[in-house]
Amino acid sequence: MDDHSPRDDADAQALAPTPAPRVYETPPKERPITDAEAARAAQLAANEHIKIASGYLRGGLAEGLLKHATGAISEDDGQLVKFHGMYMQDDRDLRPERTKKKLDKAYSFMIRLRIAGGVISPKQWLALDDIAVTYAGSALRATTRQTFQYHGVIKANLKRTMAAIDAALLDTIAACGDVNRNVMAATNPAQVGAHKAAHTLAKDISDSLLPKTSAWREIWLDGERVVGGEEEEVEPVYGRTYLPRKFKVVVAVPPSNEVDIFAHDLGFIAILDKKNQVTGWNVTVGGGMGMTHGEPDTFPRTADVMGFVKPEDAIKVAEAVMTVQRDWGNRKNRKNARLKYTIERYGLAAFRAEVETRIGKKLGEPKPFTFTNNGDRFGWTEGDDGRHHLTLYVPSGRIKDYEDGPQFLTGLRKIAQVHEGDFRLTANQNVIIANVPAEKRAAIEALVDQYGITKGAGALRRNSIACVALPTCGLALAESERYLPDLMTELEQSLATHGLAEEEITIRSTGCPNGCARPFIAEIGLVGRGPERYHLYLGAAFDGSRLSKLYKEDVAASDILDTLDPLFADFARGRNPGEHFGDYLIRVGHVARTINGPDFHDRTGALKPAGHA
Ligand code: SRM
Ligand code: SF4
Repeated sequence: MDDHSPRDDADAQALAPTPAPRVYETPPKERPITDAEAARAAQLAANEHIKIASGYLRGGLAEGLLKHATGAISEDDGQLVKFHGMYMQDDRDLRPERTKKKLDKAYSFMIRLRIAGGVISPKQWLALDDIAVTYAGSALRATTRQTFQYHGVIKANLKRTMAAIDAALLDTIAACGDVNRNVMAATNPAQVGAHKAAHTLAKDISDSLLPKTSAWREIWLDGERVVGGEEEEVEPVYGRTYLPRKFKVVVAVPPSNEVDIFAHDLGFIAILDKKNQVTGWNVTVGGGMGMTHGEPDTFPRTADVMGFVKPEDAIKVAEAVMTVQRDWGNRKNRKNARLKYTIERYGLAAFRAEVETRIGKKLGEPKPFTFTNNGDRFGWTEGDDGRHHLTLYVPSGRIKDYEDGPQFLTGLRKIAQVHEGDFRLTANQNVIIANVPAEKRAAIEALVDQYGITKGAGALRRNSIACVALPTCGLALAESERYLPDLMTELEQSLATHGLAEEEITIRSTGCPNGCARPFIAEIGLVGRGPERYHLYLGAAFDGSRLSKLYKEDVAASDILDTLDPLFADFARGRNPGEHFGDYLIRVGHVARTINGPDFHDRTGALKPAGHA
């Protein structure tokens, strides 16, 4: 663990009672879900039945698309279509009015692309822009996982949209569903060699863990049906039940933890030599954010550093970690199915031993590394190859033309028309105009200025993320993207009053506890509880390595400023030089330190065995 991680802080460790030895369950010897066991499916979660019956993700999708009487698809197909990178949604702003008029919901689809490492060419940018204008309300949404989403695509336009995505040499396969999702990589403009290695690894993992079924091509592009044969032939890695739950992989390059490696199922941390070349990767496992209010068996968890691999073994390790989770993960209860719970159940040592068995060698011991932050670096940076990179601040990743505000969509289209490098999406919903030759810098800068595009923002905003939430997200309990900007305006005034205007503090909000903006590793985390009500979490580490804790529950939106203002005042008075807000709140006892997931709901600060090495 890095030096900056307060989890390793010696003082805190000294105060902590010695945890009792943890008793783990014995790992299963065999893969629990095979064809032969499908008969026992009655005990499995409903989604397992849907997968088994789907014929490798086909279900009734092709027929459902032809039913013109409704803008919806069936409930089961709604689960399956996620594996194709899509969610059926409805406009929740319109729900009350439509219910009153006894109308069906205003159905449409969210489509999520798969862009490993978040890199696209200017030509692809222009194609995606064109799709946005034609089918998706003239907006693109950069996500917290380095890709784009479209909202509001109606059923009648789905196939046309997918064909246009395919024509741009992109796809949406496995962007959602119980599979390996879009693989993220550090954007890291300044360290060119390391970025290349991280991006290549992300792409290779993405390719190697991609579902092999031809259902996507067949359904969306009218491709020829490849008849399903034996399970091993169609999906040699996944089998017909795929994974118990979603699986997320990231690749980080210290000192930046911009990809928030501790929030992901599997991560690779670049270990660099003095020339910034990658000598191998530390492997992290078992991170995740999602939980359910009032259900203490569900919790966010920061990943453990499991070991070290040489570059040539990294893909094998990724496959092994995913297949152990495939075989050991909980298929009966989706709320306890992520890898983080598998590791809590069987222990890191047993998990690592099984991974080592599957790769046929021992992992090395983790090498030292240091993370300094989990945000983006804004403005221009020059890479060590002399190319220039401009990171733009895109509020909540929403790329559109704002009325009386920045013209993100038009401006970036104009830039894509002249740009010769590439674009990179960041894990914090921002966009990098990357690989600009020195002589083109002024032209890009002029377009950025002409269209009012923001190159940066105040310190709090620079370190903020809000999830989508209302009106499209079906799970939102409260506003997020439409609320956080106004709250930040208030908080910025309060911070300025206390002389903290330039203080880097991470703030993230989500409309529900699923954690799509990774709020539990932000120094200030707001998590929707109900309309205009939020749980307030505090005390995470600035580098994203430690979870926060519930500070105040069910706070009315109108009371958040009054709750935080005295803490800012106290911080301004009592902080040590260079001390971060989250660390300070713990040091002076405003909030208890969270050691890891199982300790997350314990507000007394008494430490329970964390169950990780
Ligand atoms: Fe997420 C579900 C949006 C990143 C944890 N997420 C959803 C859905 C699809 C709602 C649904 O199931 O009906 C949201 C669609 C909203 C909409 O209208 O677009 C949604 N998640 C997002 C995005 C777009 C948030 C954003 O504002 O950028 C992010 C898209 C990422 C991508 O490109 O793939 C997004 N989601 C995340 C992250 C962050 C990350 O991965 O780094 C997390 C927390 C990390 C993790 O997975 O633990 C996250 N999303 C969830 C969960 C809880 C999973 C869990 O283990 O409990 C759900 C609900 C579920 O899976 O049942 C969810
Ligand atoms: Fe929706 Fe909740 Fe994710 Fe926000 S955190 S996008 S409200 S699922």
